[in-house]
Amino acid sequence: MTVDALAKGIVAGDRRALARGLSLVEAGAADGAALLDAVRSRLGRARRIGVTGPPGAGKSSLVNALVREARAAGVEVAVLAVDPSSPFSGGALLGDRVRMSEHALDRGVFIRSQASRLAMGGLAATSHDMTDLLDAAGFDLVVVETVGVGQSELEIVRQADVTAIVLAPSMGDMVQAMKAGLVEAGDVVVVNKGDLPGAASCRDEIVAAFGMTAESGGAARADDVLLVSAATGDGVKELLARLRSIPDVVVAERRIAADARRVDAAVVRALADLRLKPAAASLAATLTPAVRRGDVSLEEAVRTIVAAAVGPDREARRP
Ligand SMILES: Nc1nc2c(ncn2[C@@H]2O[C@H](COP(=O)(O)OP(=O)(O)OP(=O)(O)O)[C@@H](O)[C@H]2O)c(=O)[nH]1
Ligand SMILES: [Mg+2]
Repeated sequence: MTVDALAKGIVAGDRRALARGLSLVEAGAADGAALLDAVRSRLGRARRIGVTGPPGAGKSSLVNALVREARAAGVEVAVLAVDPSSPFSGGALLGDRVRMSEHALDRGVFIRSQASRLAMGGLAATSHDMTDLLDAAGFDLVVVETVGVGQSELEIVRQADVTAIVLAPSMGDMVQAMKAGLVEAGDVVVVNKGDLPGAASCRDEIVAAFGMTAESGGAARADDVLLVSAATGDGVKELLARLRSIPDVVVAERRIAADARRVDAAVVRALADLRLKPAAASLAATLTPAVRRGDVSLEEAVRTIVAAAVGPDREARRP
């Protein structure tokens, strides 16, 4: 199938075409880039919801509950579960599939995992591209679930239009989320497992902790900390309504900022690749000992290597 035919299929709602397209994009294939270009004019319709938090906080359970709630309201949802390839993730994918299987026969739901080990050009870049394709396929909501453990995951969350940080009622979760800067990245902080004892007081502790981080913009956000139970469904409807209520103008601003970061990250990756060019790499190998001996200054060596990296290929210019 040609890229054009695949793009047409995806836009027309063909789920098999979508699955194939996602695989191309995930693999970082040239066809994947061409596919994204072919659907670019369709982008921007879906609301993108980021769901992140520490391992085991109940993100997948909550996404499942959100999907159920959205479907009850007639809203079509796609889910991208980013597998962090961290020590925590063993078996998580299978668990997610089992949990999500209640939606298996519903055409208004599409669930896909991104295996981060396959991500060629950076985890965040790949998930952004896959989210674009899900947007082009016409879903109203695209939910991206990721474990909030590293910079890459944080960037994935920052790409979303709106973000929920999911914590379970434990001090450990709270400390981890604060250390990772997650709390600041979220529109709402969800204290999940509200059916467990101690959940309500955990919510109060987080509200108090927000007060302590006033200088990082976290003050006066008590209303943004929601007590929810994915298990019983309590608070899920309110959470979905909250996530969908972010005004279009705010979303538009965030998209402009996200696009700028996306282009910047792509430029950084391209520059990093350039230093692997044979000319630059061999100069680096010879100049490094020269710098150590004091024959060449570090600055001079860097200038020379950069010039070779960004300069024209000598091979290509040979007649
Ligand atoms: N009591 C209770 N348990 C919950 C709730 N939500 C999730 N759990 C349980 O918490 C455990 C982890 O849930 P997951 O949904 O897999 O959590 P996760 O954050 O997606 O986990 P990872 O993707 O592995 O980081 C499971 O045993 C769930 O059954 C809840 O609202 N109440
Ligand atoms: Mg999960």
